[in-house]
Amino acid sequence: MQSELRKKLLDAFTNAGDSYLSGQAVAELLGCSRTAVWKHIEELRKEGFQLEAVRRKGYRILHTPDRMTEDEIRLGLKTSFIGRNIDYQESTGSTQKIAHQLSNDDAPEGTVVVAEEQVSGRGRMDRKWHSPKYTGIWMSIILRPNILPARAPQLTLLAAVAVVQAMEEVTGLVPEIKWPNDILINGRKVTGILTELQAEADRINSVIIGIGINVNQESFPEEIEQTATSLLIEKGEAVSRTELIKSVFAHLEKLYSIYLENGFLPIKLLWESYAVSIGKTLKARTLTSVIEGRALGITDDGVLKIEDKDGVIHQVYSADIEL
Ligand code: BT5
Repeated sequence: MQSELRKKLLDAFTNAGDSYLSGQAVAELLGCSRTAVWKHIEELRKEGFQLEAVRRKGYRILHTPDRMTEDEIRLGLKTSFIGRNIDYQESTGSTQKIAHQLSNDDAPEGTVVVAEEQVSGRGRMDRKWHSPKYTGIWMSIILRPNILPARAPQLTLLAAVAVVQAMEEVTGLVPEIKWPNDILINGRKVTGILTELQAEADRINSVIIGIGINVNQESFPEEIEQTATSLLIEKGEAVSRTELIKSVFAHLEKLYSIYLENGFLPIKLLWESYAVSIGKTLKARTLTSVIEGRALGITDDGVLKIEDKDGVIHQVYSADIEL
């Protein structure tokens, strides 16, 4: 975790935008010596930040290393709590596992575990999630909403909307959502979301939202070659992971506050506007059966409604969807 001084320095650079920050002004702002400022600047350089130092003007950040470190994420971050506390891992098993531990240790709401690589990343039902180094966003976000546990699946849908909005903003691509947790571009999966709960019967301790976004992979292993894609493949050029993660945080924080104030309806409407499955004929494989029919929409609880050929309406809580 960062020192308070470093956090303040990055906030000062954020507020300065493209202007220079003079060493003297920063020292005064942070209430430390100019040597301490210089020391922190040198540390940022070691992390791969390119800083320009101009006599009588001060410092300016020219280039960031596109690593998902707390420093890099903090620079330019527009949120008040999501992503303000980052647990950065160069390599780990799964960010979900660490987030569960941090949540038990009372980590504040909005804490995010980010990894450059996961060696045993997982999807739903313990399926494998391919998470190679430096190419994607592999993260778990801790939220602590005061809602009944049964409403938690709504947060998966909310997170999907946030990711889609961020992707549109940063890349200009137009992704679609496949119920409940896949984000697709041109029919291929670019993001998966896994929501897990720490809850008692009537109270949520935390919701841990795991998000895996394929950003700069050039290719995929054979098992998912036909079904997966990345933003680089779709856009034809590399995309800044740090810009994207900050945008996800900003959209997520905004949607989450709308949700807490106004309930699920506004989120549902947004979600439906991005959904591919609605109105289409599809197959839903649940653990116990296969339901075939037309997707009518989702309920206020985020449950998928499917009408089969006999006109019977099924409510699907969890399934894999084949379009
Ligand atoms: C998901 O599961 O889509 C949820 C994935 C959540 C991953 C994040 S990364 C950060 C956090 N830490 C974790 O350990 N997990 C979360 P599901 O709907 O079950 O889809 C899994 C299936 O997607 C696999 O069986 C593969 O077929 C396919 N798959 C695996 N890796 C992929 C990738 N990188 N891109 C696209 N598809 C992939």
